Amino acid sequence: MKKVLITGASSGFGKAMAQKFASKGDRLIITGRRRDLLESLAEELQKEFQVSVSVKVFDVQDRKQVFDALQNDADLEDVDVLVNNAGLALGRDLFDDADLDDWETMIDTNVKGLLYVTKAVIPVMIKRGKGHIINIGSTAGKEVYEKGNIYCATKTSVDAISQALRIDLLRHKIKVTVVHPGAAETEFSTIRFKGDEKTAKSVYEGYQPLQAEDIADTVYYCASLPEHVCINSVVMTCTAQANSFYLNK
Ligand code: NDP
Ligand code: 8X3
Repeated sequence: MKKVLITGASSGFGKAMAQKFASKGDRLIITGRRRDLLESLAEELQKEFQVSVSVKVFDVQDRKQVFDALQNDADLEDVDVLVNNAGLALGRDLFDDADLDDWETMIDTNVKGLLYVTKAVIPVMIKRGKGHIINIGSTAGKEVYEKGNIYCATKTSVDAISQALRIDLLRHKIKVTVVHPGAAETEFSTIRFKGDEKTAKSVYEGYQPLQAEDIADTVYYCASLPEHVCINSVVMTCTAQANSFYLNK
């Protein structure tokens, strides 16, 4: 059974991934900032599936917190899979109207946070001569859409970073996969629209969006292939969506 470290496991995709991996008997390290949600999820999974689940609370934006939590920890020594999932969008504004603080939070979380966590975990994978890094990108990283500006830029970066990692870690036999989901109903839009539930809900009206479990199933599939097989990149949308621009609602 594998050991899987998932960032952003307190809700949405990360939580669904934790449930999926645990249901298959995998051991977990789940992370995020909301300790209460992570601890109750850990308790629920341990009870239901009799798997070991440890909780690490840190903000991926904070370099020191990330390295303090993930370095020199025996729990990390046998990590097989790292899922870099923690991330967010903040605001949906034209470039000239957008808030600089929103931009910085997205860059610090989606790009720098992913880099800190990856850099902290890579040494254990190199030491073991194996491992799998799965990054969560977005269709927003495939086509830039109006008012998506810096969110799209961060997810384009996730795509580029994933390609770079795959090349540079080739000699260490570490797999790198990037999964790019389209619209999926989670807390994502509530956070993007800063608690405006009506606007958040309207994003998913008139069609059947992806559910967190759909992304969890795909990530699990990518992580469970034989040692010699690596899915490099997956773009997945609900049937009603073709890409960032075309949604049949
Ligand atoms: P949710 O808002 O439901 O989950 C986001 C998770 O990220 C939470 O567990 C949150 O935990 C964690 N997180 C956010 N900021 C930080 C931080 N600074 N430090 C640590 N953890 C953090 O959204 P989704 O599940 O939808 O999103 C997961 C990923 O998927 C994101 O990277 C998102 O950009 C991407 N994505 C989402 C899509 C969608 O339509 N929903 C489509 C394509 C990609 P906590 O608050 O406890 O810290
Ligand atoms: C989230 C999907 O379309 O809101 O990454 O950018 S979208």
